[in-house]
Amino acid sequence: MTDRIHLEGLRVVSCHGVLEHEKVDPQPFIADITLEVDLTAAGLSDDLSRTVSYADIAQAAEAILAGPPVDLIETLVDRIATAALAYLAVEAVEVTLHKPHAPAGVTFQDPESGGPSVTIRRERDAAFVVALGANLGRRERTLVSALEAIRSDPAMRVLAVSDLYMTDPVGGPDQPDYLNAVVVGRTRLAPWTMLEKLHLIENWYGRTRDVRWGARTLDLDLIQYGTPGDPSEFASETSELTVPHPRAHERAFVLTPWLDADPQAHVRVGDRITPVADVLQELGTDGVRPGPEWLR
Ligand code: A4P
Ligand code: MG
Repeated sequence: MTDRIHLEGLRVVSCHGVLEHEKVDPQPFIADITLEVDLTAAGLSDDLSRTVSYADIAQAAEAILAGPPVDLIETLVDRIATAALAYLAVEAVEVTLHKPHAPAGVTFQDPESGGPSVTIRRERDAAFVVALGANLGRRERTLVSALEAIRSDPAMRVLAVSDLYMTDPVGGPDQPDYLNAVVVGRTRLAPWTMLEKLHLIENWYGRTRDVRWGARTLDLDLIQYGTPGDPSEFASETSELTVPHPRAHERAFVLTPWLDADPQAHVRVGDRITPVADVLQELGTDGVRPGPEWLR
């Protein structure tokens, strides 16, 4: 991702430093912040909710810099990076903090922008669970290619892939059996950016949407984003993106491969976070059979 929002030269006068007198004699701190954000949707829609407001980030950074004294500028840049990553659209952030009047016992040439500075870069690293399904065309070939497309995206790191399962169709009209699998990994992408990427891969493999729950060449569903019970957990109930997937916990064709990919997996069902193994034991595995080996 190369889209960036820059905030340069945020200047705050405050009292940070290791030395006693720095805690009472204010001095300037100057922050430069670069946000890595996928700006495609914002550019197309002119909608602020598809990006991040630079004013929000600037004000959060200013509040940190103007806040209670700390010893290290390292602490301040870390806090600013954490505050920026609290906005889901921010995939990564780079923060540089200058302390031009730092008492280092030497003279820096430029009293306004010289002196020491620290720079850090932090990236989002959220867990994801994606379910793959296909019941039309060259199913195994399509699933291998879809998996390859996910693997080759630098913003998604695949940690485990389930075996393939052959499953009876659930819901919808009469249709052929499915091949299903699950991929778990980590991503820097916002959940809606991830879904857009999954849709793009579906389209490459001839996915059409004519009949709800109808047969399909490829279905890629975002089952879970973030870790249940953790600050990274994400929930959304819009028709565009419903996460956790509202029917995943009722479907052995999702839970069986999920458990295979991650035997420790947990799923949120309403207020409860439950091991996938327990949900599946209750549900049973009717209609789910071992599938073929993954094609090489
Ligand atoms: N959408 C919202 N949230 C999500 C999400 N978390 N992941 C939106 C993916 N898409 C999400 O999706 C319809 C709309 O849902 C999209 O525009 C997207 O923005 P879709 O892929 O066109 O439709 P779908 O997959 O048929 O819908 P749904 O409701 O997710 O279906 P299910 O529940 O996944 O059922 N039987 C077997 N054995 N194996 C299967 O894989 N799959 C289905 C589909 C039915 N029966 C099956 C299987
Ligand atoms: Mg789908």
